[in-house]
Amino acid sequence: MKIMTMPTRPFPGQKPGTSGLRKKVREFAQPGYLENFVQSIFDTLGDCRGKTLLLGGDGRYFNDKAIQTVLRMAAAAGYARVMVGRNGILSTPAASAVIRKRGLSGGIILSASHNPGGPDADFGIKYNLGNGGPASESFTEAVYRRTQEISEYRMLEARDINLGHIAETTLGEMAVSIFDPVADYAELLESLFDFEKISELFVRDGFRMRFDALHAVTGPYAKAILENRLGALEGTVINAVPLPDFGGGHPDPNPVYAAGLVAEVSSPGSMLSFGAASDGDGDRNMVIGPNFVVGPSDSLAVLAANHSLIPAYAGRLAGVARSMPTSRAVDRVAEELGIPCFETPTGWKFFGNLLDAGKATLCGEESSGAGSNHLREKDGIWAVLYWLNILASRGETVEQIVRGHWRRFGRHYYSRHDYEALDAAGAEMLFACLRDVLPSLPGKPVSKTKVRMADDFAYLDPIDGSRSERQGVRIMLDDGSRIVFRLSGTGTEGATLRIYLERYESDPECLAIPVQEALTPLIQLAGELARITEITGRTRPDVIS
Ligand code: G16
Repeated sequence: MKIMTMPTRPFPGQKPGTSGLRKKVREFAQPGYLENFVQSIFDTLGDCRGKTLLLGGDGRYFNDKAIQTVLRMAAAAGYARVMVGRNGILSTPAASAVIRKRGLSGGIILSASHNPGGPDADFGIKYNLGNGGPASESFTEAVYRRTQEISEYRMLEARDINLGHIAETTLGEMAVSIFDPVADYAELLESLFDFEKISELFVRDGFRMRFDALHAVTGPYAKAILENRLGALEGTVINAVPLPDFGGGHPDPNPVYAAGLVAEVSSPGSMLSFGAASDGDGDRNMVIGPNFVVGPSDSLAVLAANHSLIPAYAGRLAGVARSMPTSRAVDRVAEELGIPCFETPTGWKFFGNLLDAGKATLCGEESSGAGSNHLREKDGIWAVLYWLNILASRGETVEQIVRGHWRRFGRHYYSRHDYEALDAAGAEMLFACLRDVLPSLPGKPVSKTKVRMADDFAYLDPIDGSRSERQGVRIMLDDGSRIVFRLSGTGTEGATLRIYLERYESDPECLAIPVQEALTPLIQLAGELARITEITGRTRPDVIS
């Protein structure tokens, strides 16, 4: 088999966003597009000879073709071995677990996460380092620079490999190991939680739950762990078969896209006490009880406050970390525990250094992500098991646990308003105007309070000293309320403006106000400051979460 060197030209816009490169399938499927990006990763890595690479994805449309391309290119780059999840399937957290357990040099994960799949929808690719976590900003910047100057890529002339069976095979001189994508991950999770207690909950106490895999990657993982190992009833995991188009759905675990699950758990006479869902690549989570959805920021705070119930974390919480726009509910828990709480920019990659240095043990984000030092990605099934372990230990309902948490720590009313598919130039202008007014804001009266400070968040990594600028505009009020504005780094159409609104309330009489009502003055202020309607023409957000 011979290695072919193919001439190519740079494609514009191959700049990785919050989590890798995400584009429409038709963009990725252009001849040379995927190849340029993969070659740029290999060129940035330098000498790949003798190393082992991990490869897999969330099974979305184009996953199968892309895997064969990456395999041929890895062979040409000199990798000694590539480990591929059977059928090309590997959830993002499982990829992180396998890289770490087996000491691999890194991994390529093919996923566009919670974005829809299919020929007209989205595809994505990202590189994870030897610590199992997403590549740093400096690495992805270097990859981007390489994509702008690339003139050739290399590929082994070879047949497609059958990925359907666990087997050892070769591609030219490179070994290819097709392995069970579930085993290492399931074993790791079993080492963290009290599986016996959770199993008793299902088997002895007859506890019933639903896990909606949304036809994305977590189906096989959730079935193996919840039904086969923990003894939850067969049928607990629904939509369990990964499909290239996610069954036409949107694999985003929120009350809108998992509306069927919310309705089932909340229906009168339902036997279900708990519901959960994960996203396209298995790193996000949603947890719900009957008529009660747990917000991701609250969930992080509850996980931290209950860490002493979990074998892996009891007495071992070094610190917690959250992304800047995430509500500060977890900060209050950290304060009471007397441990540090780190505030990072949006993007799981920013937690990597803190986790590696042993500074943070639990991390989480408003975007439905939570995880710990067990790996270097957020982890959907991990969060569900953490909740199950809490439910099994406390014998209370989801709602009782969260309301009890609010009574103890106060409630951070929180909501995110998204304006999607905006004209990119208009969105840039909106931010330019917003940044212009920041210096004039301190002292401005708002409802019964006033603006305390306004800035553009910059992060100085406490471990490696790197600095990340322009990570979101923050408006902080005297009463502790906050508005944060940023542009999403994961969309594939125009620009998405995200507005994060937060208000703290400790009065026990005021803990049950409808969220949007509790945030009304902040919503009005956000619209006024950013001149949203004037600049974008939009009168209301597309998604409120
Ligand atoms: C990715 C990142 C997260 C981030 C989220 C949303 O998650 O890993 O850290 O919070 O995107 O980012 P943005 O607000 O820029 O759209 P995922 O689950 O999409 O890989």
